[in-house]
Amino acid sequence: HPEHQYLDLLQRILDHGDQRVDRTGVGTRSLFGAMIRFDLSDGSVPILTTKRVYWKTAVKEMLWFLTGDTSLQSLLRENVKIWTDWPLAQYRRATGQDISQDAFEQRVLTDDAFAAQWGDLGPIYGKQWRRWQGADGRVHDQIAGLVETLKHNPASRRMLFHAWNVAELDQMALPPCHMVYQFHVTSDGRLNCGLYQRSCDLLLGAAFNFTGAAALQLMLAQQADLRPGELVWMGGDVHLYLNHLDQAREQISRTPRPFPTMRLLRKPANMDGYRIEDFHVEGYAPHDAIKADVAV
Ligand code: UFP
Repeated sequence: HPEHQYLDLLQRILDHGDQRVDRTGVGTRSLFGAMIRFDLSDGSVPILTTKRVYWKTAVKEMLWFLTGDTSLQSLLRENVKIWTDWPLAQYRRATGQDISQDAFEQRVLTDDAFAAQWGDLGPIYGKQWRRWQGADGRVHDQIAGLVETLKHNPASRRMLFHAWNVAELDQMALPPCHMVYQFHVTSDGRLNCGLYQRSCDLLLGAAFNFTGAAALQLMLAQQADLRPGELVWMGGDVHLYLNHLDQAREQISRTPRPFPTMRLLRKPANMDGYRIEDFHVEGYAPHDAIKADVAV
């Protein structure tokens, strides 16, 4: 089962990860350089089964990136709360107010001025993917450009998009983790996707990143009239937070179940047209969810 690649990586970090203090102060065990390959050609997608993954949340996040929007408000409107921690921490630091996450989210949702001041995540993924601005002022839509190349020059070795815009890193709530996506089209019409993730919270982040990437790959394949091929995930600093070690052991003890399939119910005119309702997942019967705190 392909999920063993993930479980083996968890085990390797538990056994051999280099333990040190990290930016968040929580501490990690970390190793450098890893690869996991998933084959999507049979319709299956890597939504991990050894714990429940809220795949709709991951797909909604990917759709939000694709809109080019970077505001927390639009994400909260979709009831996605995975980005709240960062602006919330900044708000607490800046104002000294000990507002609850719920109250903060309500305020962002209902008060546009507040949302504009405290709920913008800066020029993160969506901005760079759809509206990377060069020094000459020209704006680059990397996603639209990619789809064009997939359609008209699929043998190209230059089909990628990048979020690591050095000039704007200091304005981002979090510098990009899943940083660069590269694509490759085989002679028989399969779309392969390679994702380089510079930093990976293997317990909490990875499951989302696999799911988001797979959804992206399906959409791009559909737009370019290709079939999905392999998803090749490459990690740089792959780590387990020290408060996730028991959860990792629990997950490793579980036996993977078959991956579900994911299908698109509709073909929109372009990459901007997808909605969460377009994604149909079948055969997902995971083990129970595993609770863990995210390090901010
Ligand atoms: N992280 C992920 N995946 C993501 C994301 C964040 O694993 O999609 F946005 C984790 C990796 C790391 C932390 O633990 O968030 C980012 O911290 P740093 O910028 O110091 O690497």
